[in-house]
Amino acid sequence: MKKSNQIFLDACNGFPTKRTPVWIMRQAGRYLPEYRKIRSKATFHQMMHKPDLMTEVTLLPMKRFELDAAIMFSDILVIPESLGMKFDLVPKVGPVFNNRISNDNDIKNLNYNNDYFKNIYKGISSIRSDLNNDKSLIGFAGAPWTVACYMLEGKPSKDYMSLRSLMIEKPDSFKLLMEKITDATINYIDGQIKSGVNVIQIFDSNGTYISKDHYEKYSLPYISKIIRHINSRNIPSIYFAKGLCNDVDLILKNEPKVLGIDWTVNIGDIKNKIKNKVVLQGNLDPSVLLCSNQIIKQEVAKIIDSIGNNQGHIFNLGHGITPNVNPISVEFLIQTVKQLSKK
Ligand code: 1CP
Repeated sequence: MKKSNQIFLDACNGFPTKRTPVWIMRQAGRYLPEYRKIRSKATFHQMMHKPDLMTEVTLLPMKRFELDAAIMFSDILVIPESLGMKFDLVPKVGPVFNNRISNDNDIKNLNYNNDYFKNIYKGISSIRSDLNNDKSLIGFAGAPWTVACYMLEGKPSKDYMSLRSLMIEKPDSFKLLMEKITDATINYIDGQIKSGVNVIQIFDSNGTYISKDHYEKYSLPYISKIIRHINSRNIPSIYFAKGLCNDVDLILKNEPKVLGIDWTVNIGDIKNKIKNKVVLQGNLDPSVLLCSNQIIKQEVAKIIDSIGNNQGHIFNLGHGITPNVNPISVEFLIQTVKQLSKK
C-alpha cells in the first residue's frame, strides 16, 4: 500500500499524517438545516435512490465543514430491501418494515435482487466525481447481526429478543438468514467498490445485544467473512463495534484495518491493548457536542493526548451525531481537532 493524496486513506493504512483526520458518523443528517429542507420535499427512499439527490445530500456536510471524508448517503437497511423486504420511516419511531420475518418460510423466501442497487451505484460514481480528490469516500453496510435485528423485529427495539430467541431455538434458520444477508452484503460491497468508494465501514450498532459466547459463534464468522472480502479487494475496512470494545482481542479476530470504538471506553486503554495492530477511530461522546466550546476543547484534548501522536488514529464520535446538535459546534470540533493534533 502506497501513501496517497488523501489524509484519511493514509491514516486508515497506518501511515503517519501531519494531523489527525476527522469525519463524523451520521454527518449528513437531521442536525443540518439544509438536510431538513431537502427532506421536507423528498422521501427518504428518494434521497437514497435518486443519484442526484444522493450526491447532493452526501456533499452537504463537505460544503459546510472541512471534513476529510464523505460517507455515502444511504442506510444499512437497504440489504433487507434487496432481499425483498420493504420499510418506511415512521416519524418518532424510525424504520418500520411492513413485512417483518416471522417464520422459517419468510427466511427461505428472501431472494437477492442485484438490480435494487443500480441507482445507488450511479450515485456513488457521481459523488466520487464531484468530491475533491484529496477527500475520501466511505461506503458502508451493516453487520449481518445488526441488520437481522431489524428484519426480525420489524422496527427499532430496546432488546431485539426476536432475533436472540431465533438464534438460540432455531440455529439452522438463523444460519440461513445470516448467510443470505452476508452474501447480499458482499455483492453490495463489491458494487460500491467498483463504483468508486475508497473505504468500507461495517456498522455493528446492535453489537450490545449479544453475549460474548454467542457473538463468537453466531455473529463473528459472518462479519469476518465480509471483512476478509474487503481486505482482499485492497481497500481499508473499518469495523464499528458498538458495545463490544471491552473485548478487543475477540473483535480483532475479524481482522479489520481500522477499529471504530464507541464512547464508553477509554481510547488510551484500547491503544495500549492493541499495541499498534490496528488503527483506531473514535471516540468522543456525542453528548459533548451539546456542551460549551470550552468543554468540547477539553474532551477533544483528552482523546488526542491519550493517543499521543498522529499515527494510528482517526477522530470521530463514539456513535452517530444527534439531530439536536448545533452545526456551529461541529465546526468548532473540527477546527479544534485539526489545531490540537497538528505537529
Ligand atoms: O430524515 C430522516 O428521518 C432519516 C433519518 C436517517 C438518516 C439520516 C435514517 C433512518 N438513516 C439515515 C442515514 C444513515 N443511516 C447513514 C448516512 C450517512 C451518514 O452517516 O451521514 C448511515 C451511515 C446510516 C446507518 C444506520 N442506519 C445505522 C448504523 C449507524 C448508527 O447510527 O448506529 C443504523 C442502526 C441504521 C438504521 C436506521 N435508519 C434510520 C434510523 C433512524 C435508524 C436507527 C434506528 C434505531 O434507532 O435503531
